[in-house]
Amino acid sequence: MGLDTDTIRRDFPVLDRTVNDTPLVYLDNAATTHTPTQVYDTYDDYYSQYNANVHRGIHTLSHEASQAYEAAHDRLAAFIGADSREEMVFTKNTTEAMNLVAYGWGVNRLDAGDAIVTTEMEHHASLVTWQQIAEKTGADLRYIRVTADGTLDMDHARELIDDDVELVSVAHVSNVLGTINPVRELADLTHDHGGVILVDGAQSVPTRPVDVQSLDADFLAFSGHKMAGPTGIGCLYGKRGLLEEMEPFLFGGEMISHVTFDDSSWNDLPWKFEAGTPPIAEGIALAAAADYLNDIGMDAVRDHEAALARYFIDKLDARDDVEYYGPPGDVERSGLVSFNVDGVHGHDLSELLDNHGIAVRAGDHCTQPLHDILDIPGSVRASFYVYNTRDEIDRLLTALDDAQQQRDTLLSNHYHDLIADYYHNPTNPDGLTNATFRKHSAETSCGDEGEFHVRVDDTGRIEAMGFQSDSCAVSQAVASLLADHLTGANIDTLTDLDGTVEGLLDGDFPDMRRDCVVGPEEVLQAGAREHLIDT
Ligand code: 7TS
Repeated sequence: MGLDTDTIRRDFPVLDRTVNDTPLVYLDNAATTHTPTQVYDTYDDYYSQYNANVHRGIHTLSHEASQAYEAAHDRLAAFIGADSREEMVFTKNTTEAMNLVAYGWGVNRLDAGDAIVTTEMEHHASLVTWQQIAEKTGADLRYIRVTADGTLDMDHARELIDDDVELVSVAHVSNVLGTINPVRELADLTHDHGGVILVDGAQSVPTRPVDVQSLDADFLAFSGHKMAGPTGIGCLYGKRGLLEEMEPFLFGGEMISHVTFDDSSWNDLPWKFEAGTPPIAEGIALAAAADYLNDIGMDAVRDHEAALARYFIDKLDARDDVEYYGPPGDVERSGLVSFNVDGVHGHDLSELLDNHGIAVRAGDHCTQPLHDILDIPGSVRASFYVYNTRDEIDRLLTALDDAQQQRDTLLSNHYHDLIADYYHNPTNPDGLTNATFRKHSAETSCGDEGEFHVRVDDTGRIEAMGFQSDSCAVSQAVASLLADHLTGANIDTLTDLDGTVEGLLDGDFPDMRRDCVVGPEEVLQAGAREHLIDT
């Protein structure tokens, strides 16, 4: 039986709001989920009834807060099948939990000659962290390949995971491809070679039953804000023996047992890893979120998500203007789908969808190397949760109809006519063949990327400017506008461009969104400096 979304939706008042005069369709759950009243009532209750620091006071409020905070560890431990609260450390988020393993375990344990294995589909929280640790320790960093159908190449995994490998770090569920990785198989391989495995559960713990015993995970990291809980709280599960051996990463109050001027000893687990005043209200509220999800049932959450993803993919399969990424429809995947619509930059598409009240995410989703492999600057991602319905997916699909034409209308309605004009009639959009200098520029988090070309004559006058860009419509229009504006100017003036673009835009285009426009001023300044140095 499916989820009773009508009842569930009543727990999330935010879903009743409108955006751009249309009912909100929230499909950005892989970034952050919404929070039910049961969770923020718990938060509210903490602040209105027993807000106090934990483990410090002999007064009633502190006692109550400490008990609730400790019990929250028990409930989160139970949620993922850990043996006891000693194995459940509260952190700020998944990223901090992974860094705790990296610095508490990795830095102290790894050396040149050791290897770390991760995958090409990791979130930067994992990928960048292990790059840093490899650099610091001299360990070799190896990436398991992603196959064309968006799954891990397990033959490659078997090649890479050898006796040098001390740590394997793998996302349980990819935040872009929706792939569910074979964690147990990887754990067995890792253990056969004497290593430990860290599972990034940011996208799995909120969306499917996760049991650390059956996965045989040594560490598991996840975030509260993706599982109907508050921001500012995440968790690191670790097998007790490993956490006992592991060094603290943050030092200070709470985490100590005894301190002298010469030396200090550490508190018991898990407090040894929770230095300073912890996220008390957030931890207690996160336990309420775990209870909320348990009441629904994690099997039901998984099935609901999978059914929505399947419904969406079936509809996408019937269109020829959309490309989606990740495993094909007949392979089990989680409830998120990343895609691109032909000829419409993801940025423009998400703006267009926002105009229809639909929240999705566009960009590289903190997986730049994976987008390089997919050979796309970015993607648009729809991610579903317990409160989403097929009707909402239908609204998304309707909004995707004629996206290109809608984008043009939106551009004209939303921005000053001149921006639309410049976008439709750009200046030298194919670049210049005989440029004096070229400068690449990227705003990778949005998937904007381009190159400016500038041709300068002997006197330093800009003869022509052009650009080549895969960026969104606004970025391209700005590049074009600037090319027109600066042609004929002296190159010297480019080193003093501060505020020119803002000036051009602020004066005439009050609605202009500038946050993700490829930075032409910086590009030109850098280019001009290089040119002046060159000549
Ligand atoms: N790992 C994965 C697989 C993730 O999807 C994310 C967040 C993180 C780690 C980091 O989580 P945090 O809570 O520490 O930030 N992913 C996304 C996303 O896909 N869009 O916004 C955040």
